[in-house]
Amino acid sequence: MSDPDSEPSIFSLPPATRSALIIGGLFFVFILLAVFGVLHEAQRIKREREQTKALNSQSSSGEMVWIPEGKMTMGAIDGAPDEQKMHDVKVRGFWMDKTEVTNEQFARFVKETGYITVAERKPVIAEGAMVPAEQREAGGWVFTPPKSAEVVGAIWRYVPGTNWRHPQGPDSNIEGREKFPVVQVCWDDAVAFSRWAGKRLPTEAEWEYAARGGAIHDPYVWGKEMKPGGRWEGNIWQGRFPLQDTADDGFTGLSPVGQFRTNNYGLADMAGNAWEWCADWYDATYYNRSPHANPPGPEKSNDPDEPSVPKRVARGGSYLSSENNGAGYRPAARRKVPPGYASCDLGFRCARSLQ
Ligand SMILES: [Ca+2]
Repeated sequence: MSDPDSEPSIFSLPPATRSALIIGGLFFVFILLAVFGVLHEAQRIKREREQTKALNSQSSSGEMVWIPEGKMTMGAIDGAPDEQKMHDVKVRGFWMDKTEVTNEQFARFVKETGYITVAERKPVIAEGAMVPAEQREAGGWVFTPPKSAEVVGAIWRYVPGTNWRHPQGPDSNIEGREKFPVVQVCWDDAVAFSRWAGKRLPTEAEWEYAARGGAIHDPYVWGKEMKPGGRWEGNIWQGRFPLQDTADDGFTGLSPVGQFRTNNYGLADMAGNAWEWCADWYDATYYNRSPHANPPGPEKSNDPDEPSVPKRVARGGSYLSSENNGAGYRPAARRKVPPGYASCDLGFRCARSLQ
């Protein structure tokens, strides 16, 4: 056994060594304190950022959810020709409205700004253009189901006096429909609302990424099956379109937002209810050349079926979407719409970048 008294202590060391040890010790303590300080500061910044996120997400213009950064395979091999070029896309994190923008939220915007939507303004029509008389008046498009299989005429009618306050024609209104998605809004209206709310429209890639909810290869926003457990997961059309909607999902026409289960990211109604405007121009061939990371959308519209009419993208399908009517509720489904088009099944939701 050793005698503790015989062990060397710091006081028995030569003065120079002792000083070196003390300075070294102090230096070590200093480094420890500095590391602790940096970690503490990092924690504080993280906490502050999370608080800001939480505050941002509670905007009066709609609750938002955080969509984390990630990758997806965009498109669908068994979809329409403009979806079939499947390609990997990386998307940075962003905020997305939990639901479609509602009548109540849009009304607040109109009240605060005095904004007049496109459908409420008399259309500007080029001289000599062949436009039916009713389309020279302010109005919007209304779905009109045929009375019988024998009398199948035009199911879409342009109705003067139709706008977001009168979405099914001048005799309709939005009383009691505060929580329903606003419709009869054109692309410019959606952009104007977004700016007022300090938000923006999602890009087409952001929209599809958010809709897929991390399940990147599933054909539906809720998973692999059309009706998991025999239950409908969104407000779409059941039965033979356009003759009969059996409303097995509980709703004929629009429903209030958020009536169905949210997807994995916490987003409601990413399939069905109302179509949603995206920021992008529509380009049938964009998937062939779009950048891998955060595709911003093409610089101009390209619809080979109607090259002279510029179009934007809408996503998500509506209460009119069915298997025999384009199945627009699939996360890969793309719709091309002239930006000045207002209809009873087309609304929007907003996104926001992390500042
Ligand atoms: Ca329905």
